[in-house]
Amino acid sequence: MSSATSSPVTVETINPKVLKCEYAVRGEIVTHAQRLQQELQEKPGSHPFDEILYCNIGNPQSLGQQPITFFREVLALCDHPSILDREETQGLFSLDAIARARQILNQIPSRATGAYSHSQGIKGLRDSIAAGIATRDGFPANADDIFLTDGASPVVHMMMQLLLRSEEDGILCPIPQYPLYSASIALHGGTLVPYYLDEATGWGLEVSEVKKQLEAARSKGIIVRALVVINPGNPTGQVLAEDNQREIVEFCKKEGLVLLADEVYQENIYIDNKKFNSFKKISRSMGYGEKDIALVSFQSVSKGYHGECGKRGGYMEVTGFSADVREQIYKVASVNLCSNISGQILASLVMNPPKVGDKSFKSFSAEKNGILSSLGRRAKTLEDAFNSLEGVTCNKAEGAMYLFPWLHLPQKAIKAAEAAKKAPDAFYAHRLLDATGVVVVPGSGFGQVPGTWHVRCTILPQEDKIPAIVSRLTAFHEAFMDEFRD
Ligand code: DCS
Repeated sequence: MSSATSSPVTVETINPKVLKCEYAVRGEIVTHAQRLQQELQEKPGSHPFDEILYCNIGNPQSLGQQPITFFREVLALCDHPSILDREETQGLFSLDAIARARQILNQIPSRATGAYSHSQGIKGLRDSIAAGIATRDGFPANADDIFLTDGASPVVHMMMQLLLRSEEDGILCPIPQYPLYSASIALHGGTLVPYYLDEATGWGLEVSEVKKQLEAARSKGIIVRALVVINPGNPTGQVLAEDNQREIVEFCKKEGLVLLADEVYQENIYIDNKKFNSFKKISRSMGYGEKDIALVSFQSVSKGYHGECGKRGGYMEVTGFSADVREQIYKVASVNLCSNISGQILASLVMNPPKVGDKSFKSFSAEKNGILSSLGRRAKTLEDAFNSLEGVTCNKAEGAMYLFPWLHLPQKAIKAAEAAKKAPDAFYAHRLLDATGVVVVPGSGFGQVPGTWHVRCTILPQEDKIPAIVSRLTAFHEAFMDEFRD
């Protein structure tokens, strides 16, 4: 091995955009947690807790959530089709899973899940995704508008790569935001134009604020290309009201902005008086078609009730772009050849789950509703727990998978953080981890109004773990406040 000094690559000589890019969800706090986990393994009893609880990342199955049986049955059968015709298979797999696997395999050229596919994804799977979107929205969708990818992350990069020509190109992003956006804008050399969500109104998205930020950016010479909206919100958990969505569509149309609609949490809604509406449905219901608004919707198999993060499936639906731009998007997709086939199959299943009358429908619905109602209970319990802490206020998680409580920290704690060369929220998160084993992400990784401090905590630990988390969190917070109260 060559010594580090003779390496032709140093941090000074790598692409500065890579250095600029940050991703807090797997940042320093997680590295510290992994160190503690190793210490616990090597020396049980070395810390005041016996396990690390990873509340930093929306990775449901890593915390014990079970996969949806129907989806896994279809995947297994597609990947090992020789068992489809065996008699015992009928006893082991549900009949509609067997039928669905046959149907999917017939859509795959040579029935080969180990072959590259069309660069947008297998046409038959895109057809069924388009049919699923049409059923969801009540407006038609076209398979040619669908690009299947390895999760939603690569398509976000693809759109940034397409839109950002130089630092003068800007993308309006919510603050707080999911750091994939800030990271991909940095990597592709553009400028993030922030608009602030209003914490006082449950993380409301005020179009007047977006307009103000757009004008401020334009006055600095920034060419704003697109508006990112995350609905339901990450890390903020709000679900947009229909009226609000209409205003956003109108705004993008008027200002000539591409609407990048991150809709990966479309199944994760926990309150009765709100429902998910796709921006495509809203814009079509306003009478706007392809010619009126450029709209990209992101969906993923990682979220929802299925949480299949490791399978890496997702898609974008691209509407309102000219044929020659579409060709360029296709060209970039083709450089990657294709996304993985299991992820493609899962994306088609997520958009076309078992329906009333299908053999698996009852068991599928029981699994789905069980997971979603449990997530709703966990969201509420954790929200109440945060709100009961001194100096902490926490908006409801109406949807998605996170709480983003505001920590009104005493001056003494802020001074102690300064002395420790940490942001106050990072200081709090480190102390919490060292005392309880609970990993949360400091709010600074998502962006927040300067001078306010937050942490993001997922609602994903299994229900039987929640009481212990609440009591450990409460005890930690009381001790923290006792130590630092002004
Ligand atoms: N968009 C949003 C809003 C997300 O929260 C995530 C993942 C993605 C896109 C990309 O996911 P996939 O690439 O897996 O489809 N959420 C991250 C998070 O905040 N915690 O876990 C991952």
